[in-house]
Amino acid sequence: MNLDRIKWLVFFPVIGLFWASCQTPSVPMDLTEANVIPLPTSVEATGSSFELMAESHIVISDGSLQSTAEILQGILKPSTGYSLEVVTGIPSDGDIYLVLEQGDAEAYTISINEDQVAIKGDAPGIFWGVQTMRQLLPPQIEARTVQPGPWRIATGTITDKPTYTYRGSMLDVARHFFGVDDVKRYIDLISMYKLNYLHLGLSNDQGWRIEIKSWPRLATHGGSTEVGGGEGGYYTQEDYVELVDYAADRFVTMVPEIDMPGHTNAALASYAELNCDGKARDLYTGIEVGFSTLCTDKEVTYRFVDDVIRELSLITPGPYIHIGGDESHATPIDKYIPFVNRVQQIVTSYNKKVLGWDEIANADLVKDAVVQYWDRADNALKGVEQGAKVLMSPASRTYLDMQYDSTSPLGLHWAGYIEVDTSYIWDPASMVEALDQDDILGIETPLWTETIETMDDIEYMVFPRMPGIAEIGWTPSDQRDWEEYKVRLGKQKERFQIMEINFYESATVPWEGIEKVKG
Ligand code: TNX
Repeated sequence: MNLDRIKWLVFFPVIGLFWASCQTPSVPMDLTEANVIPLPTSVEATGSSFELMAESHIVISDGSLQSTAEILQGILKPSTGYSLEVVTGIPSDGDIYLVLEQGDAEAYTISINEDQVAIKGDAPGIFWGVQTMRQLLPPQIEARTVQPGPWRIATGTITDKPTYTYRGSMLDVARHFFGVDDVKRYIDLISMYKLNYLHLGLSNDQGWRIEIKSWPRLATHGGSTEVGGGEGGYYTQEDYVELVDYAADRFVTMVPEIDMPGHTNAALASYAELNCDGKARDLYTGIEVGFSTLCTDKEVTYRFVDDVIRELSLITPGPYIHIGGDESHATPIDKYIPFVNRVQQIVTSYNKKVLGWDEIANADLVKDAVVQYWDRADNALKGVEQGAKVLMSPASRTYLDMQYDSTSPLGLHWAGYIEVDTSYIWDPASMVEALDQDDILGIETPLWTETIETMDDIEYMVFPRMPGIAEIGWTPSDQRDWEEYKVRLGKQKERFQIMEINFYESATVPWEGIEKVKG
């Protein structure tokens, strides 16, 4: 054997080994065993795996996907320790490819083969696809320190799109105030489960939480306390815009609520002229409802409402202004109806759509008004008769401030105890007879905060009920089943723990994870 031949015989296997070590090792994996909430519409497995590597990039087909790509990078980088550079162009092996494509609103497809993960859809669809991809990776991906990996995803195809176009949560920042960072975390948590609206309750008897430049005492005086007498607080308009932008990057639309004509004590305390007797009220730190009302007979009231809605519209790119309208027990009905009619005109004059609690259906609804059903089905139906759509927030199922059971340390129970199974086992389209899916805009899960004081409290009430409500809004009802869902939910425990989410470890769920770390 000559020397050349020997060289080749040695050289080839060495190159071969080197080459093989650079390739993604494809380990058999089954995508249909993926544990995703909300359940995707369709999952097909091809039995192999993709592995994220130190050399992987996040490749975008279009510059408009930059912020989604950076959010994805922000999730993957700390735990993998990889740089996962964001680049525009054509992907190579090992890359994640985000591809802008026209199609159904918010729909996406994830195609995973051994060489590449491609997420295709419209811009929101790609963002939701990214949220699905997070859940296809091991829970350790959510850690904020470098973890060992490997970072494998099963191969196959997921195609997915939402059932309802409006999937939201309401956070009451009036009863207790929550600062910008808390609201950003709330946006992170809801958008992880593909909720796309955040309704903020910005005013109530106990506090006014948004700066209104033409009526400055609303925030400085009306926002100075909260339930229990604590310090309170408010968002400057700059803070609010920061939240709107942060939400928009996550395809979450903010809906600001100014509750009226009732639930207005904070405003009535800030400006004497808003009261019929011309006397300013004291600030209120209790939790009763139904005692306050704007003076519906005074012109100044409508100048006030106009100023507030004008300023709010300027910092609200979303379509809706929520005018409250609930529990106005101190406003006679013959005053309530003309008031709501006039306020609706103000909202539409600023090119916004009206959203209000179900009581507003007693008034003459303007075109495109949406009635938020929380209490009375007859109100929801009155809305539909007037051509309105209904946003479903039945208190007995969706109220995140209800106690789980009689031993829950936080929450109220006027609408009943809402265990995790109770909040999941229902369907918006069959909840109210005579209300069909076509009448329903979507679903919203509110968190009132009379008893909720900290971010830990928020998380305890929201987890694990919110992911189930998100699934009700996203996944077709015939694909949902509590017995199957509870297993999927139980498998999220480790993710909650790694993300330091303070969740309620409900006995209705077969939890799988590390031993409980915090209560
Ligand atoms: C009813 S729901 C309210 C809120 C309370 C909540 C407490 C609704 C439109 N009004 O003012 O915070 O109950 O669960």
